Amino acid sequence: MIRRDSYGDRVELEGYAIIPGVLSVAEVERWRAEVDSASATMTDVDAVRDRGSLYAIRNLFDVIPALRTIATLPAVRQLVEPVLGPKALLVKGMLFDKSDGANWGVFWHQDLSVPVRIPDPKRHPDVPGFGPWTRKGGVVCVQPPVTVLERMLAVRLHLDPCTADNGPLRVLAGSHRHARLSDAATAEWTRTHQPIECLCDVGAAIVMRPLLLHSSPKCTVPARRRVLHFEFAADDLPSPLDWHERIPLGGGVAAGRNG
Ligand SMILES: O=C(O)CCC(=O)C(=O)O
Repeated sequence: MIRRDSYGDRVELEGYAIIPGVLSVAEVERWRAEVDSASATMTDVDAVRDRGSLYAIRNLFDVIPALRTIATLPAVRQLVEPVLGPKALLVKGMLFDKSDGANWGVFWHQDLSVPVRIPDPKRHPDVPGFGPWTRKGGVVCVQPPVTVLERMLAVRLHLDPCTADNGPLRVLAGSHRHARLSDAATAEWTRTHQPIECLCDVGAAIVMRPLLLHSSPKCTVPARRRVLHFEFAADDLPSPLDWHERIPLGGGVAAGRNG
């Protein structure tokens, strides 16, 4: 019987949790400044734009290398370790930005694709269970087997308050325990389950299993909503694959396992 009273059990059962006060005021201010200055100056490779306005930054560690230190923050480790264990790796960073200019939304989906390194970026290796392959912002991405996704966790750090009006993340609790969902199964979940709006204050974290069905409405009252979205994995990938980023929890050497 899973107990509901501990953080790790709650994430296991519901697929998400909202934790206030993970970033201090000073940290929020620092990362807001870094994100805004990067957004103003970055090249188009990692920028995702909506009619000219930036709404996401991919490959965030290439754009803001200092963000690798997120893996060393005790408050972040405390969210990751109970779920993935002490050997977890930070493997992906993104910024999601909603604003007056970029008021976007996304339909119900699971996060199925992960960024990887492969020996020859022009030829995808044949690894059982991995595929299809894509390329996002110059980085090779692949859908891994569900067993990999089941041992991952997203930590979303909020640089602005997230209200019912500025396009909060919505989740269907428990949907992550049903592996990869077909379009029909997703439609059934959305018909039969009540979505939960993940509202939180600035500095809060929302942790989420990537297989949790989630969506995001447009702002009804446009207000800035910057979220640093990080993904952690419990394990290495099978050779010759490696994570595109592999930053150990607690910091340390960020070199790839294969190189
Ligand atoms: O930030 C959001 O509201 C949605 C993000 C999203 O769709 C995702 O993480 O896949």
